[in-house]
Amino acid sequence: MVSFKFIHAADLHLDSQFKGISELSEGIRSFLRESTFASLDRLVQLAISEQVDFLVISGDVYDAQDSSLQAQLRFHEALDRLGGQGIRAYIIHGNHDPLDSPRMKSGKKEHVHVFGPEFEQVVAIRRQDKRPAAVIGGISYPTSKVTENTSLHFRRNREESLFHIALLHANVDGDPAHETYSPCTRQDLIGSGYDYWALGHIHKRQVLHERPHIVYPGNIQGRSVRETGKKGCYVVQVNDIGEPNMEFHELDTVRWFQETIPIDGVEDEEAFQLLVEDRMQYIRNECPGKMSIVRFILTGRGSLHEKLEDGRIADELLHELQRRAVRSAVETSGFEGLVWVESFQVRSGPWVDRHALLKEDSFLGELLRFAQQTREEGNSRSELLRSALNPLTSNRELSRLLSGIDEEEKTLWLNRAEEMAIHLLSGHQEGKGDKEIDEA
Ligand SMILES: [Mn+2]
Repeated sequence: MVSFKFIHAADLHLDSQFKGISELSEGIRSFLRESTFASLDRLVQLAISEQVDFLVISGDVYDAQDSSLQAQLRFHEALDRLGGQGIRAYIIHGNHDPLDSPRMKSGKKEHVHVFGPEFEQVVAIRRQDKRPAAVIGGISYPTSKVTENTSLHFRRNREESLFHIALLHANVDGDPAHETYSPCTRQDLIGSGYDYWALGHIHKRQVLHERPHIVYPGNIQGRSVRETGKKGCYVVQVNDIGEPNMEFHELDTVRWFQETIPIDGVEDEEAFQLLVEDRMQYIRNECPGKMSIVRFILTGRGSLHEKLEDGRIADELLHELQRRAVRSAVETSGFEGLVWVESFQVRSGPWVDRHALLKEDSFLGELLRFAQQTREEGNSRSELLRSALNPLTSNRELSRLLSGIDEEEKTLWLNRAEEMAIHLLSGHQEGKGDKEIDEA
C-alpha cells in the first residue's frame, strides 16, 4: 500500500439563499449570499496548501435542483483551480442536486470524476508518482428521492488490497432530523468491507464509527440557526498500512450560534443588556475573522421575566443591537468580526417556587401537575398538542405552516404556555394587583 492524503467534504449547498432571516441590511444579505462561495474558495486553498492527492465531495454540491448559473460557474472554476495543481476530484450528487437537474453543458474534465446513477468503482492514483492509492466506489442520486438502500451495492473485492473509500449521500440509522433518503444502517456499511465511508446528507459533523471509518464531515457553511458551530471538512492522511488519520479544518465565513442566557438574578433591563453585550463580545473574540449570527435563548426564572413577557424589551434591544451592527459594518466597511443578533427567544419564567406550586391544591397546581405529566409521557403530549392545534388545521395556510413544525418546537410551545399560565394565574402580573390594593 502507498500512503496518500485526501479531503472529504460534503453538502456545499452553493448559492444557498438564506431565506427566513428578515431585517437584514442589503450589505449583510449579500455577504451571507457570498458565504457558500467563500467557503468553497477556502476548500480549494486548503486542498492546495495541504498538497492532497484528491478531493471527494459526497453530494449536494448545489443547494437547489435548478442550481443557479453562478453556482455552476463558481464550482467549475474551483474544479479548474484544483486541476491546475494536479488535484483530482471525485463527486456524487445528492437529493438537492440529483443527476436529472437542469445544468449547463460543460465539457468533461479529465481530472474530475462524477459518479453516475449506477454504482461504480474507480482507482485513484497518488499525485506525485501516479501509483494506485485507493479504490473509490460511489453512486449519485438519479432523481431527488432515493428510497432504496444503495449502500448494499458497495462490496469489496477481498483480493484487492488498496484502501477503499465509499461515497454515499445517505441517512445512516434514520436520523429523524433529515429526510430518510438512501436509508441504511451502520451494520450495512461495516459489513461492506470498505475502509472509509465518506458520507454526505446530514449537516452535523460526526464520526459514527472507526475502522472502518464512517464519517459525516457536515456542510462547509452553516445555513441557518439550526446549523451552529464550526463547519468545514476533513483532511484524511492514510499511512502505508492503511490507517486513516483525520483532521478537521474549518471553512465557514459566517458562523451560527445559539446561546443560552439564564435570567436568574438579573435585576433590570440594564443588567440584561450588559449580559447580552458581554456574550456578544465573547463570540467576537471566538471568531474575529468571521461574521457571527446568534440567537439568544433566555431561560431561568426571575423578576426580569415580567418585562420580557410582552416582548417589547427584547424587541427594542434587538433593534438597537442590529442598528449598531449595521453602523459598525459601514464604518469598518467589513463584516468580519460582526456579531448579528438574529432574535431573542423567551423561554424564561416568572420567579415562583415551582416546587411549592406543584404541590398546591389549586387550579394552578393541578395545571402544573398536568403539564409535568404530559412532558414525561410522549403519548399524552402528542394528544394534547393534537387537540390544541386541531382547530387551526381547518385553515389551509395555517395547516401548511403547522406541517413544517417539528415535535421539538411544539414542545417548546407547550413549555411557553405553561409559563404564561404561571404568569397569569400566580398573581405575578407585574404586581399590578398588589399595587392597586396598596394605593387604594
Ligand atoms: Mn445537504
